[in-house]
Amino acid sequence: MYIPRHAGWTLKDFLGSDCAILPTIFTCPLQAGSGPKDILMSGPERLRSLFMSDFHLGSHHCKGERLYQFLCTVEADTIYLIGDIIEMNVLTKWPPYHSECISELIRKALAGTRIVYIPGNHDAIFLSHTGDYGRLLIETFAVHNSVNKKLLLVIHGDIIDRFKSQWLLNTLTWMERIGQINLWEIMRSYLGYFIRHHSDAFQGNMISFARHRGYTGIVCGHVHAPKISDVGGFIYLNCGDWTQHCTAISENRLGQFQMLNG
Ligand SMILES: [Mn+2]
Repeated sequence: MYIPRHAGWTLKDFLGSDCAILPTIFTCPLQAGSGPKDILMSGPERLRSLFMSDFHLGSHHCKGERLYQFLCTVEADTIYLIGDIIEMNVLTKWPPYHSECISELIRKALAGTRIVYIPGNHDAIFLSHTGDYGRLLIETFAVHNSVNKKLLLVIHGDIIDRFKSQWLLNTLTWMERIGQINLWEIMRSYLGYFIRHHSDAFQGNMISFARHRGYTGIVCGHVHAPKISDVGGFIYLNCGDWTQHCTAISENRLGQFQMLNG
């Protein structure tokens, strides 16, 4: 189980020896016979690109089994993992199927898929491992040239979230660790209006952030609000999440974007 970079480079090098999830990732056996491989055998359309974000692997909020089954049914030339893939804030144990999700991504990489991983605020530890590892590229952001000539900025989105102040993040992280809770999910449950308002404001901020820098579209995650929209010719794509919506965005050979549900 490795993704070659230069001779001898392994995924373990990428994750780092101090990473708490390592023992379970590398020792948890794959659970066979769950069915998704049957779908794979029927020959799925190979997508040009697949955009996904906010798995929050390691958190019990992540719908790991649905994610694994979805991953087994799609193939793409490039898979963008746009942040909050691993939940580093509330990581205590490694739930079932979460290892399988990583294994399936590694299998795809070994089979020729290019994986572009852009860490978010919940897995920011991987920002210290940016680089080109062959089939795996870890970057703070990426630029995607779409079939229909759009220049898309691919970025998690926390960078322009107005709630990014460090003291607030530190406080929330501390509360999540102490209470073993996911505050974002709690807020989502009880503060629907606030979340919608925040998502709309986030979209506006993201669009102006990217437009100002010469992009004609943006792909992001972060606010767990899946969306495909065309705002005056500017493409806004939000991948959604795998804690609630179970969504991903595909780009086919014709350049069409589609929201996929897992
Ligand atoms: Mn985030």
